Amino acid sequence: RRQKGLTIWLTGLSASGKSTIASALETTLLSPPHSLSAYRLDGDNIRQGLNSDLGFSPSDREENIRRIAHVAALFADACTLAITSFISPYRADRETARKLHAERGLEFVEVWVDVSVEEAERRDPKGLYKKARKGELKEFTGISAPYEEPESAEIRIRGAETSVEEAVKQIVRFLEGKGYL
Ligand code: GGZ
Repeated sequence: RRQKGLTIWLTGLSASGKSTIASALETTLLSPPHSLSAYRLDGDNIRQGLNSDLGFSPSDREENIRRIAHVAALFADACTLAITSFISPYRADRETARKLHAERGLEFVEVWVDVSVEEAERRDPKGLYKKARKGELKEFTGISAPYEEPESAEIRIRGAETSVEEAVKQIVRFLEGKGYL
């Protein structure tokens, strides 16, 4: 049995595939042969609830990520693998999340789901990029708000060329290599 959990922190643009990968990863880790306790944090269970007071200004995103990092660390402390999927566009905020884990002796694995703005915009499953281009959606990441590319991510997934299954394998291989699973 695990003595401590860890946090798998996915970062990337809207429509990069973070949530899909997080969901498939959670299923894999919950199932044999791993059979681990894992829990996914995403917009549906965080931005709709705990963080429903926050929008998308830089300071609101910072606070969003700060709270999520604390919640993830609590899960990790309770021997559950926390899998987070938020854009988390600012390097400093991701570093804050990393530091918070380190201070508690918890592992933190940053996974960059790397797709270009062009690719994300081509996908645009919710029409948000289109709205952002028209100026109907302000401060939209990749269009009118920044995404600071990771410099210290443990894992980089090339989203445009990688299937969900391959992405999960890439993460699992890394975790196994580190002896985390
Ligand atoms: C970026 C926005 C915005 C703006 C609404 N910018 O594809 P989605 O819809 O489902 O995921 C996006 C989600 C981003 O929330 P996060 O909590 O991950 O962002 S952050 O980490 O930056 O705090 C998108 C939707 O919310 N959305 N407005 N302006 N994404």
